[in-house]
Amino acid sequence: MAQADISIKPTELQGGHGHPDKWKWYDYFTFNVDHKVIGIQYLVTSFLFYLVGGFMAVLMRTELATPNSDFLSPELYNAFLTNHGTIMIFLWIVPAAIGGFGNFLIPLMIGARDMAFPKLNAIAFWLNPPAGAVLAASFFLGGGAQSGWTSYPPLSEITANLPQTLWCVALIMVGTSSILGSVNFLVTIWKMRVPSMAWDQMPLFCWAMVATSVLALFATPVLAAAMVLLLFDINFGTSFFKPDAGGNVVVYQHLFWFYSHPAVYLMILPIFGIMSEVIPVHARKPIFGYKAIAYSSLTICLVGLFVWVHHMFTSGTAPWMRIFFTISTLIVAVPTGIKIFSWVATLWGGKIRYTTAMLFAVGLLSMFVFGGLSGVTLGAAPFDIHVHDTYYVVGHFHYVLYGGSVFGIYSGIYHWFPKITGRMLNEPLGKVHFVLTFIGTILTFTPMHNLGMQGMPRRVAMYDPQFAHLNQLVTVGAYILAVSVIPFYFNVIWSWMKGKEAGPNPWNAMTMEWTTDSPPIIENWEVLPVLTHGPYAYGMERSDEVGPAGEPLPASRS
Ligand code: HEM
Ligand SMILES: [Cu+2]
Repeated sequence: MAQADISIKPTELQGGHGHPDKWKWYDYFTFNVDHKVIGIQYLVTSFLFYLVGGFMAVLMRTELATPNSDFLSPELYNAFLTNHGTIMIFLWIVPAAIGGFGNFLIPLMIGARDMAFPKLNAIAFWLNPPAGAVLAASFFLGGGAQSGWTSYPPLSEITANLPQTLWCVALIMVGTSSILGSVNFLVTIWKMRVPSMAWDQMPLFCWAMVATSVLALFATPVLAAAMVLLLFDINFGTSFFKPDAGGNVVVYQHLFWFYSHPAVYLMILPIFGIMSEVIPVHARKPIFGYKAIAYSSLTICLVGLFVWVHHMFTSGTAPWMRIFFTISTLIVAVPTGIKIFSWVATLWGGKIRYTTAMLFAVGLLSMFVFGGLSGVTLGAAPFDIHVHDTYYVVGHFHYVLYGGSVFGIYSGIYHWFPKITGRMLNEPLGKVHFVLTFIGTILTFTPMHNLGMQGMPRRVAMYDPQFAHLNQLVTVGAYILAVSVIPFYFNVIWSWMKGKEAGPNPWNAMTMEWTTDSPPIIENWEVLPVLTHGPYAYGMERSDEVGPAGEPLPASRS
């Protein structure tokens, strides 16, 4: 296959600024088309939004420390609830995991100089900060959207209209961003690998991004459609979701969950990709089951599109449909289990280095097994009907989102920070961060399951006093999580300026991004690299002759 022509120099696209081989700090605040700059822009903004969303969580938990509504007004509680969920999903995990890691790593991992469509890439990023500004504006123009991150009608059509409209606009913007980004990832991975790299010699992170992008392309337009229809109902007198005028509220739920169920895989597949890179490097072993991991990403992507109704078991879903969607939901556990099995088998007998990146990866495994199991319980319609809209659900999805996505993003940051910045993060501080996060996550989200089983409803600012003790425990956990980010943000800022120089390959890793300078020069390489060994050929004699999972490398494909 011919190498796609990417000979346009970023310097030319910048209007002849004439940068030699390094960007200046102010370049990061401009419409820059270098994939590495865009990756860093995504990461830094998403980490800022993470603080905002986290701050809202802390305010909510402070309110919930006591049964009465004595800290926030109920309206304000609803607004924080809605925007916490929205920000955490759409402005934190998705942009960090997909936009940040995807943009920074993909071209480097496949030996390309940039993404296929650099300008489109920059546009995709620059839709995000305005979306955040629109959400912020919704707070000042009418107190913020209040109907939850799902914004089901009729509630969303009878609460304050202006903030709800702004909320829809913000989601359309981030949705558009994610569609543009996905097209770019797919074309880049398809067309721009170094000529010597066959599909099955690609790092698993790239496979994960293929699955993620396909999923985003199928699902996101449906979300955008739901947002447009909702916006029309609220502002222009249509009645798509107004039962008294011939509309149907359940249609909204179908549209919303047709996107938002797959969205959980959008968030977790890139993280799985990060796991598949971090674990072999720090366990010094070839990944176990390369193909099984690659194909299970695609299977998750496919099956994930057929399970959305498990969010609607209580919305009058016909019994036969409940059976179908229970079964399809439980089937997703199989490819996920295959991945977990492969990572554990990779760890087995490895020379494990307990770096912070590795600690977060192993922490993720334990959290994800727990969150995955509670997910399986919820996938079964009878149990789901019992605990629907209780704190059991809140406990489950935070185990997956905090214990899965957040741990994975942290693990990736500790692993690739040296590549991104050229400096090492401080390891002892990283371990403090890990311990606080691990304890905080367990303390915050485990008791929620008990609360839910006992019947505490979600999305309330006030609750029955019998739930007070467990709620205090949860709030203490949330404060620990709030404190846990301090060593991390401090570490990042301090190490970025003063950390130990990293050199090109501090972990002795074998994927291609580690063959260039840290941070990589503009356009990534002086001379494009040639593939000499698979991405995970650790601990093998003559590792230059083995493929991804340790087998001999087939003759180059060109
Ligand atoms: C310090 C960590 C966190 C705490 C203490 C926390 C706390 C909360 C609380 C109290 C709720 C309201 C639950 C309800 O009444 O239904 C909530 C909802 C939610 N949280 Fe978190 N959260 C944290 C982190 C995260 C993260 C990292 C994510 C995602 C990446 C996330 C996503 C959500 C979502 C999607 C909702 C649902 C919002 C809705 O029902 O509209 N949270 N969280
Ligand atoms: Cu789901």
